[in-house]
Order: sequence, then structure tokens, then C-alpha cells
Amino acid sequence: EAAARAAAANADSGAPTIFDKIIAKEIPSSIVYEDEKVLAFRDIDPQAPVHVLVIPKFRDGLTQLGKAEARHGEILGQLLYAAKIVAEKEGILDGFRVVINNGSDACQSVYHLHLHVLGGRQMKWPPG
Ligand code: DGP
Repeated sequence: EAAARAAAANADSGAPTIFDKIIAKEIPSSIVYEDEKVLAFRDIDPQAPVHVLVIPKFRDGLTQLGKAEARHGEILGQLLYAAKIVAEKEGILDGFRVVINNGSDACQSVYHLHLHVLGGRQMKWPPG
């Protein structure tokens, strides 16, 4: 039963997420980069000295990468380019990692597409 509850909590219901409130600035976040389409802010539970989330301001069905369609091509490119801008601003261009956790098997917990930009330490491979 606990496992079923956890799975339900991790399901892609399409419901609004906490990131909507971060975009609306109804709850505070430490913003690293922002433009018309993209917001980048520090992860609340950092896994590296630099750990920034890059998200689209308009989710437009992109609860997860696995829901991407051809019309999302432009925003997907903008998100990846914003990850580079974040890495540059944070001084980690010499080594950084970009991660997308897709779905429950990958431990996705927030169903609003986000790129994790991680760096500032030696990263290991393979990831867990
Ligand atoms: P994922 O497991 O890939 O879905 O990553 C979701 C990330 O979102 C996780 O690393 C923690 C972060 N997060 C969740 N809630 C908040 C929040 O309210 N503020 C911030 N800054 N980060 C959050």
C-alpha cells in the first residue's frame, strides 16, 4: 500500500506542479538565469556544489521528455542552450553534467520538464 501511494505520488497526472508557483514567483527561488521562455533556479536539494534546474516557463504538455512532440523542438533547444548559459555563469564550463530524469523508473518527482545542471565537483560515471 505504501508502495502504491509512492507510485501514485510519482505518476504523471498532468496536474499543476510546484514549478508553476516558482515561475509565478509565488514561492521564492534562487534564480540563476531567466528569459521569456526559460527559467533556471537552484535546486532545493543540491547534489553538487552547482545544481541548477532549467525549466520551460510554459509547460505545454511537457510534463516529461517522454511526452515531447515535434512542436516542442524549439523549446527543447532553448532549454539545452540555457543549460550552457547557466554553466558559463556558474564557472563550470570545463565540466558539467545535464540530466533529465524521465518517469518513475528514473526517479522523476516533479512533472514539469526540467534539466538538472550539475557541476563544481568531479562527477562519476556511470550514474546510479
Ligand atoms: P526530479 O527528481 O528529476 O523530478 O527533480 C526534481 C527536483 O526539484 C529535485 O531535485 C528537487 C527540486 N525541487 C522540488 N521542489 C522544489 C522547490 O520547491 N524549490 C526548488 N528550488 N527545487 C525544488
